[in-house]
Amino acid sequence: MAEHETAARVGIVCGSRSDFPVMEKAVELLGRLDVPCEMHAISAHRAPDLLFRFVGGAEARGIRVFIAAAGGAAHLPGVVAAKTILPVIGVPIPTQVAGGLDSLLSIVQMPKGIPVATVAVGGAENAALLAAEILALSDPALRGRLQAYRDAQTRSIEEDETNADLRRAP
Ligand code: AIR
Repeated sequence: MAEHETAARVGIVCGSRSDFPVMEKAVELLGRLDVPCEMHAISAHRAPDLLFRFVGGAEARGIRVFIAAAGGAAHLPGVVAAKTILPVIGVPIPTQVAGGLDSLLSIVQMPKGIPVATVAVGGAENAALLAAEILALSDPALRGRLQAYRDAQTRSIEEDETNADLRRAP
């Protein structure tokens, strides 16, 4: 699914379309930061050859970071990482097993040699922010947009009505 007309820089891959409701939050946040991305549903277990084709061709098409999301026996981020030298961010999808503890452990417990940067269970937004921060290392304009996002977030807390007293000078 192409999300932008310009070449995608972040490749999001989910183990199933059933993961899309969680991962659409990453697509939305990357859009707000003006980072082109694309999202696919490719199970590492059900369609490994297609996954290898996707990962193998991604860098030539402009992808610089992967976000891989899966639930249960969530091998997808590790398998993606095994096939690329680009950074891979793993998102554990919530499940019925202790809220997604199975997904979390499957993704975070990577044996040494092949890293996956794992965010919280259901942490689609942080995955998007981390991907943007990686791209911002070589993109000053994106760095500025990320700083503006942070500043707005801080301001919205400072301006919350419950904090009115704290805003007054001592
Ligand atoms: N999954 C699919 N293939 C391998 C794995 N780990 C995961 C998906 C989804 C869950 O299994 O990432 O979170 C259920 O998928 P489905 O397609 O049965 O809804």
